[in-house]
Amino acid sequence: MLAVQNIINDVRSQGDAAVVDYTNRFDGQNYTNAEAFRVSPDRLKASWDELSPELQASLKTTKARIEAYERSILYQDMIGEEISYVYHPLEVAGFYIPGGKALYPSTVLMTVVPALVAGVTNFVVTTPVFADTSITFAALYLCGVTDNVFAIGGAQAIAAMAYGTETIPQVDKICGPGNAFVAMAKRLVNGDVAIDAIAGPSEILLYVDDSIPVDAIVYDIFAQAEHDQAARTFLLCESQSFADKIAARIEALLPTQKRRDIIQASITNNHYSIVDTREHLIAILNEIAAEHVSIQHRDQDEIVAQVQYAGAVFKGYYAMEAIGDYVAGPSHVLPTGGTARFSHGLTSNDFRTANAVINIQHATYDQIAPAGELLAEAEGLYAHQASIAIRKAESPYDEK
Ligand code: HSO
Ligand code: ZN
Repeated sequence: MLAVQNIINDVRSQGDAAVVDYTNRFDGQNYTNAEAFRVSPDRLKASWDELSPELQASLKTTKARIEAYERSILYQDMIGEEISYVYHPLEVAGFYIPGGKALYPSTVLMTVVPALVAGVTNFVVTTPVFADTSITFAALYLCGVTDNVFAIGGAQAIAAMAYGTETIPQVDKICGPGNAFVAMAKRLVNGDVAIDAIAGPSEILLYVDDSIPVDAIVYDIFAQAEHDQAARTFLLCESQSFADKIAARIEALLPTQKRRDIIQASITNNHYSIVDTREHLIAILNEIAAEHVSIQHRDQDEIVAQVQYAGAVFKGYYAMEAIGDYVAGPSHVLPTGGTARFSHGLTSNDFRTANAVINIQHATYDQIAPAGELLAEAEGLYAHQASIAIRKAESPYDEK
């Protein structure tokens, strides 16, 4: 924590020089100055042009699905005669796109597209560049984000976006997942800028019955486990014999998996199989409040109706989590570690701020002023009381 705070302090006081220094030290780069970490619009375009047509088409399909979903959930400005409520896009949105263990062009789309739909026009993107990051760049290019993309990562990238440097613009909100240093840095700058949630290890809770093909469930478990050894998987079943069948297939299929080392570690330490009655399982489900809740069950309608807390609910055999990770539409940036009990997945609304517009008419004033006056007096705030009272009949002023 102290180390991260020191990085933040240094970036805040020394700007670009500290970003260059920490990036060279921690990420093994050889940047000589700030221009070295700016990713040029030409490089972003070249990354897009180099993609196969099939991959370009997949990214376009994904982007279109996300866009359609976000448009469908837009908050509406509420325009009343006296009280209205209006939304405004954030002025500058900042994004952290991970680039260490894996590349996540899908995360570019799942964070940037909601902001675009909200009407955000200024984007700042940071992503560490270790290997070939071109697919991340291609996804940014597809979104039309070609300015202010910086090849930096870690706590220094978060600090740079939070406070701005000579080269990196200061943002209003920082979104996107990252490693433990990134998470800590986001915690520490929170309040000076807004942040989305702090992402913990990813998790899935599957509630299944024996009508579902066993191997499909096993791959749903592996899909979660292959993210990280800390990724958690919960399997909820009403039948012990079915849970046993799944366990046996996990054993059988594990050695054939390309990412078996990560999967094995995750399954060994962070896989839980729970067999109980429906009533208990639903209580457990809501207690865990998992990031992903996948219900594949002949009674799925009934079970889904009882889910109270989940990052996202995936209902049915064809709505497996992996389809939601990419192409369903809702953002895959979801609350983890039980925080779905008090927060929700990223949407375009997280890139908006709002204010009420209060415009009380004279006749309404006459009705409600006495209550306000009395409360002001009760609070001993006499100027408040006078401010309300002075507008009574003696100084008539009628608005046009
Ligand atoms: N399951 C991850 C998102 C992701 N999966 C990206 C594949 N790519 C967290 O929801
Ligand atoms: Zn995933």
